[in-house]
Amino acid sequence: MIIRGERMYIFSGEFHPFRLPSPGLWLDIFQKIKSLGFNAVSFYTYWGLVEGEPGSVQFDGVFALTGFFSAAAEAGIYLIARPGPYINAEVASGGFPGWTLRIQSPLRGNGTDFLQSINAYSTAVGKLIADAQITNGGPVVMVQVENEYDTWPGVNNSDFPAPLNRQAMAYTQKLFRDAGIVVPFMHNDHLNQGNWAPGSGLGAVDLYGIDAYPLRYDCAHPDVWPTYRFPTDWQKTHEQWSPNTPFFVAEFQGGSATGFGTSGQDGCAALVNMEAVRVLWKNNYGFGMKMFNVYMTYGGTNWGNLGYMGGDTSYDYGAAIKENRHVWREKYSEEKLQANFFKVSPAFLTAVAGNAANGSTLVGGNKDIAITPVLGTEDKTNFYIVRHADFTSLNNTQYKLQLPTSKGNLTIPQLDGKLTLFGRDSKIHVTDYDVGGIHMIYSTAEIFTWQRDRAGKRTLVLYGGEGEPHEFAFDIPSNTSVQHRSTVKSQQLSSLLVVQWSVTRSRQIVKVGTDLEVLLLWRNEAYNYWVLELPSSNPLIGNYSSPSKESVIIKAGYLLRTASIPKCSGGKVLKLTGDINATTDVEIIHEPTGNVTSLLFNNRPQPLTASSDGYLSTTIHFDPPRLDPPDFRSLTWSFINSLPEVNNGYDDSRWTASDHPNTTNPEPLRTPTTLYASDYGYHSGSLLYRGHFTSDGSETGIFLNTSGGSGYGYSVFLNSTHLRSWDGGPPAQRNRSFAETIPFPPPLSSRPIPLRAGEEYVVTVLMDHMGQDEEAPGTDAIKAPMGILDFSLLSQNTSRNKTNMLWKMTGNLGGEQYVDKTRGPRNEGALFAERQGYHLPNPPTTNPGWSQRNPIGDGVDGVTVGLFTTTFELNIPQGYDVPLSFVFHNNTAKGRENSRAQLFVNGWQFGKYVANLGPQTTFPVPEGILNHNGVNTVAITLWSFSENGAKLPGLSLEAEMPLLSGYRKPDLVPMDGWIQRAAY
Ligand code: IPT
Repeated sequence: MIIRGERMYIFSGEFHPFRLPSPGLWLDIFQKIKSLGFNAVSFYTYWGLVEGEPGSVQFDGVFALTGFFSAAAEAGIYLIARPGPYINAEVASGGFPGWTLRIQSPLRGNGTDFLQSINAYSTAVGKLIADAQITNGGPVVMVQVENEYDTWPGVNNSDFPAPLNRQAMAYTQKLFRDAGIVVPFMHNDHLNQGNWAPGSGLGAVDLYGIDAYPLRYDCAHPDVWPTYRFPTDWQKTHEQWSPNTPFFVAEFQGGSATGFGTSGQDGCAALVNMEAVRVLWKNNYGFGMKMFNVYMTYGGTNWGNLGYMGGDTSYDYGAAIKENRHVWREKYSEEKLQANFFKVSPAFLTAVAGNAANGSTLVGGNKDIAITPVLGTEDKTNFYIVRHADFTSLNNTQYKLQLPTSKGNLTIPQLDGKLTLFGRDSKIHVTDYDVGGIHMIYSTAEIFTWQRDRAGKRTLVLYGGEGEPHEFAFDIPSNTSVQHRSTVKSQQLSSLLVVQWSVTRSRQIVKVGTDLEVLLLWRNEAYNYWVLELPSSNPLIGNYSSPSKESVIIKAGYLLRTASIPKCSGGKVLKLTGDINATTDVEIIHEPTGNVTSLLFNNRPQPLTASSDGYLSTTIHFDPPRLDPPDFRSLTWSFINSLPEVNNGYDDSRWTASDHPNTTNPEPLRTPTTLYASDYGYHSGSLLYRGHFTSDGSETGIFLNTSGGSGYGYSVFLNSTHLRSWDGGPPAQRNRSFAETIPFPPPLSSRPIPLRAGEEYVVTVLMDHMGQDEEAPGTDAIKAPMGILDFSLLSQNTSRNKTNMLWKMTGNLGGEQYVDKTRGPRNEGALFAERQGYHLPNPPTTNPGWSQRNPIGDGVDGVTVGLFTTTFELNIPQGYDVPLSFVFHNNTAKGRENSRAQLFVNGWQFGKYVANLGPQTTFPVPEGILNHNGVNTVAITLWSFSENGAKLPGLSLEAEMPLLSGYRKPDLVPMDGWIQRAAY
């Protein structure tokens, strides 16, 4: 891809603004991605969060994109916009608003009703993206229309009864073009089949890309690398589908996600760890990949019910940047090593991939090694990607290289011994590589970076695993001085200076003449090195990446964000921003001007002295901040019953009557009127139904078939008597729907049962709603209804089984006319306390009905729901970035706790906790949602499934590793408090 006339490797990380609804932190993520050496971010936008009410598109507040665009520009990150309308992304309905589920014709199809439904959103988001295009001075360089729109009705899957969807694709593209989008359109093909490749017909795009998730999703067995999706022929398929565009992996597995009742997120991180980055990314380069996007690079949070039923609140994804915004050192650094290499290796951009071969002569016939050449065209540089023939191998394998070079065929190492490839590792060896005008004949050690200063000195940074033997060679006059310690061997072999060493934990340096300094690093030591671009004097480029920019190389610690050498200081001051988690030595390994004499770190002057290797250096002291987390057990909490619906005389007259005799849903009705929640505008959080009937004296129970999505549960009452609660556990664990007959209890003197003929009764069903499923390719399954699918009163009078019950329902207050415009259409569910707005700051806790009760010590009695709310103050010292998480203590000794809780922080739902299914117990809440320097409101809804009641075994606010940080402190998001609602 060529940007402003410069050929660039697109290295992009996926990051969704809607999963970090604290806009003041977007710059932090962009900077952390930029410091990886990436130059781009790919992002989805989520239609369902901005058009909850049909026709009213609201890109405001935390949903506004303008702040996202300006933060990207400030960090110098190009953007790949992926506005859908369908996005998948593990979000409810794959991003579609709930109301689209009522559309008659197949979603993503060619029906007029569907196509018209996307108009308002596509036009609005298209206009916002168009304004932010590079052609208008903004960061957006590419746009993806739709998502993986390929194994789709009418595209490949002709047996689905839908018209040809090429027209739907073309229609959507036209909406975006009409909104002013002029940058290239791209596609991410799910199955690498050439769908929508340039020239393939109506709806074809400019840039053909593929998706790939080779390690799949079995986070319960993270050590098992599946082999059935390991790619071996992508250079051939790309040549076949799109020979005239760069090979583009538009989504590559950067982790994986989990849901309720699974083994948890940590396994996903372990599955797609730094070893996966080493082996699988390098395999991609072996196909000559020149555009790359890693899904996810920062995952974030499924706050406010935005996720689909298969996921829990965390969308950490095992990504390089964790949900709490910490960098995951090993994985993040591995990505940083690779991205920086390609930044300084322009020869790769015109190199052509050959075929991988096991036991090739290039590795002396060693059958345990696979080697893939990627051969230079415009430059003579060749790249050789080496991995184990069995890419899952845990063995250490020895090999020699036999490579053609400008100095003839060389057997490498030339001096002693063999090279070593450790288990689950892969290497990029280079030949005839240009180090800023100095010709390197080969290097077996991998290149992190090289830079050239204005006086012509090159600094080359090489790295390898501990104990690995490595060798490089330069074509250099034999009288050149060569200096190094005795642990390094050097030898002149005819015109070649050959240097060999074994990687040690401590740095070794080789000085060749006056123009070249080579640093030999242990990989884990290289993790501490940062290559930061200096801002361009060309204002059009500014902080964006450009091959013509100068950079500094700094050895530091946890994170460096930015570097500049402002002219106003006479060019003497290097300004760095970054984060430390411990007292950290900083060394200026390379700065291009030769003028720097002083250093500012996060705007504080740091004394510089020369280190033993001669670099200007300093020590930055770290003092851990004093933190004073609240003790939730001893705070005073206000409490209100949140299930008054089962009280005698509860008035549901203003609830929605579930009286539509028909549905547009493909799921055929089994009830006299539809009870599908989406038919009445309720799409998230939880659902409440009240079924009224007049008894004929013979009813003995009720059959209920409900659907709430994987991990849902329900509680059923007859008048105020609890009949049955199903907690989502066995026997139907994680079922998306469940059917059972629930008997009415035998008579008790205190209860109004057995039922008396002629009297009115009400069955109340409170059920959880875990988020609509994503689309299943080739079907309209996304519309699978939530709510009551079927019911039947068991009575002797069979003709009355269904007909004599009249149902009313509610979900979030107002349904699609949702009340909380600040937090969007999905933040609230059907619970009484949510409908009243009691989860918000400043609830009316002195009103009747409220009492003092603690969720930890007291909890709730019997099967019911309670809302607990309190406030606490935080005062995190200035200058520190301290990620905070709410942690539910899981009392495993007590066995399964039959309860579920929602966590609201300043009104924002940041946790859905299912005690008996888990696995998630730690809920990070970003600063901005949490006020780190002031008062916060925390509210908890606690739903007990047990007659014994429920309490939280414990709840704490825990600080993750504190950082003395160069981040910009985020503004608080809007935190509208409680106001009296016309609630019902
Ligand atoms: C791919 C989707 O495009 C993306 O939105 C997300 O859902 C991802 O999967 C999984 O996390 S689709 C997959 C079939 C490659």
